[in-house]
Formats: sequence, structure tokens, C-alpha cells
Amino acid sequence: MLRTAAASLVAILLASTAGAALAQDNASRKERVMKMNERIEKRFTALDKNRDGAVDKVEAEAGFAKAFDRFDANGDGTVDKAEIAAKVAKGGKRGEAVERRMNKADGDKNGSVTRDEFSKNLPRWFDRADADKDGKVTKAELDRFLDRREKRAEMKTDKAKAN
Ligand SMILES: [Ca+2]
Ligand SMILES: [Ca+2]
Ligand SMILES: [Ca+2]
Repeated sequence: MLRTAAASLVAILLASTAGAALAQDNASRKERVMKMNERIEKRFTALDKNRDGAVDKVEAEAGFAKAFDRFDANGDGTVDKAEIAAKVAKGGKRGEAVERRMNKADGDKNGSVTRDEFSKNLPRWFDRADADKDGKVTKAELDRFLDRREKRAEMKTDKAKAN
């Protein structure tokens, strides 16, 4: 009997800590989303070379080709794991993101990514933001997309608070 009470007390304690951690997690999730949105917006402005308020695939691919050059330290036209490791801190959030993207871009899975593989692999936000799928993201589409991200993060935060 005592054992059961102790066990359920532990369970309650564990549950409430988990809940608190979850709420905190969700609060920082919103912060993360806001920061990420800012980054995406900056990226968008930088990619829109002809300043027509939209980023088309050509502009996006050109932008990624440039990012590729920054990683390709020895200039042989492919980026391998060592070159990525040299540029981004191992294990950091950014490192993980870059690595994920590289793995995805590495179509033939030979451990290195060519310029073509890299620049054709547009980040997920581009496809998601392109609501009418015409191959370009207008500022209005981008704003709606960033709004949706924020709302989603907010909803998750509220839900965690309610629990
Ligand atoms: Ca443009
Ligand atoms: Ca290289
Ligand atoms: Ca579009």
C-alpha cells in the first residue's frame, strides 16, 4: 500500500516536471520559430536579386550556389563532410541542420555533395511558402507562410500551458 502511494507520488512528480519541461520547451519553440522567421525573411530579401518582391527558383538556386562556394574550401566542386565540419561547429543546431540538408542533397549517397545536388535542393520553406506552386515565392506568400509558422508555435505553447 505504502509502496503504491510512494510510486504514484513519484509518478506525479515525474509527470509535473515533464509538463513544466514541455511548457518551457514550447515557449522556446516559439522563440526559435520567431528567430527562424527573421532569418528566413532576411534570406528572402538577399535572394531577391532583381528586387521584384518575389524569389523565383533561379534566384534561389543562384543563392545556394553561392552558399555552396563558401563550403567548398578546396574548390573541387563538391562539398564533403570534412569541409562541412570545418565550417560549422559539430553538434550545434546549425551544424545539425546543415548536415541534414547535405545528407538529403547527397542524391547518390557517396558522402559528398556536388554544386548541382546542393543548389537544386531548395530548403523546405521555399516549397512550403510557394502556396500556388508557380515556382516562385512572393513576399505575400512568404508573409502568410511565416504567419502560419508563428500561429502554429503559439498554439502549441498555449496547449502546453493548458495541460
Ligand atoms: Ca525576384
Ligand atoms: Ca571540396
Ligand atoms: Ca508562388
